[in-house]
Amino acid sequence: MMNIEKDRLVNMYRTMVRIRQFEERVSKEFASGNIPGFVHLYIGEEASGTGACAALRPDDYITSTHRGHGHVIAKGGRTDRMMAELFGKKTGYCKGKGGSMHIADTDLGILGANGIVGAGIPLAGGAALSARMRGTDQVVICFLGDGASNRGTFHEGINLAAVWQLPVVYVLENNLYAEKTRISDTYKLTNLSDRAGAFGIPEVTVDGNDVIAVYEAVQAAVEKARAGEGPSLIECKTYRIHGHFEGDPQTYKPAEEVEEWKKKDPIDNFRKRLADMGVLTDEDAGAIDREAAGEIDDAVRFAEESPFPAPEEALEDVFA
Ligand SMILES: Cc1ncc(C[n+]2csc(CCOP(=O)(O)OP(=O)(O)O)c2C)c(N)n1
Repeated sequence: MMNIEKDRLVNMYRTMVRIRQFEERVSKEFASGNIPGFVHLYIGEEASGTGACAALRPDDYITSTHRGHGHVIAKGGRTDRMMAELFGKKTGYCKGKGGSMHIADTDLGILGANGIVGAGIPLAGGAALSARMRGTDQVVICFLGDGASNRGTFHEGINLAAVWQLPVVYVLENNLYAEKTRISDTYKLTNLSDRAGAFGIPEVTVDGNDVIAVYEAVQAAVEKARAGEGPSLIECKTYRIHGHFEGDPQTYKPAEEVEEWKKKDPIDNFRKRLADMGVLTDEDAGAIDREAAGEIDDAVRFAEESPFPAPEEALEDVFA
């Protein structure tokens, strides 16, 4: 951690705060009926998306999941356009027609959130193959959940990427649940990264609530991938504090478990660590909080003031 520049550490902290505040506001706006459809929040998991994307260059790619707002913010996406998309407005990332699970910004290498669990895995392989064929040294991070790693796309996609030595880093965000199903009901493994051995690629498990641990592990894997040494699988052990989707009462989670993980809050703990290191004062942290709050207020205002798409545009931009 001592080798990481101060600016990078503070930027990672700022990104996590922006994600948290975006998500908390989405929770409120959803409860007020301002956001149609489904939203799956990333609260509690901010360190994995932030640490992973901090290891990328702007021209690298990510593929995301149904829980993708944090990935988008960490890769440099705009909170106003994302909020407008959630509100179903014309100024949103998909002109208001896609919603939370279809946020993409190809200019930033964000190849899309995805409502189909595990569908980002083959897409990441395709993007990596394209980079190889175009002769660039771009890398792809493929975010996936513990549930996704029991799908066929995981085995087929990672196997082919391993055989072809494609530049993909699979970041498996293990938040202990797939919807309401605990991983112990669907796995015999303790570390889900163990599966990487079957594909002949490096397996790493890190504390997914420790942004530095995630950053260091992903950075090493990105370097290998960029050097033509193929894919890696990094499991980030983390926890989602909110329900699977907003409105889920989470009756399937033991209360003590939630309390235990709240104590491991990735943002609180990182703030304390940075304070101990003399990198972030209380004043700095307060300024970051206020700046993020202002950004999210602006994003909501932008969303509220934007028009809905016209009904006659409903079938435009529909590809399938
Ligand atoms: C192919 C497919 N099967 C089932 C679903 C329904 N579904 C949506 S999210 C989800 C759980 C995914 O769990 P995980 O991959 O661990 O991600 P998390 O929600 O924990 O972030 C399921 C089963 C779906 N969207 N797509």
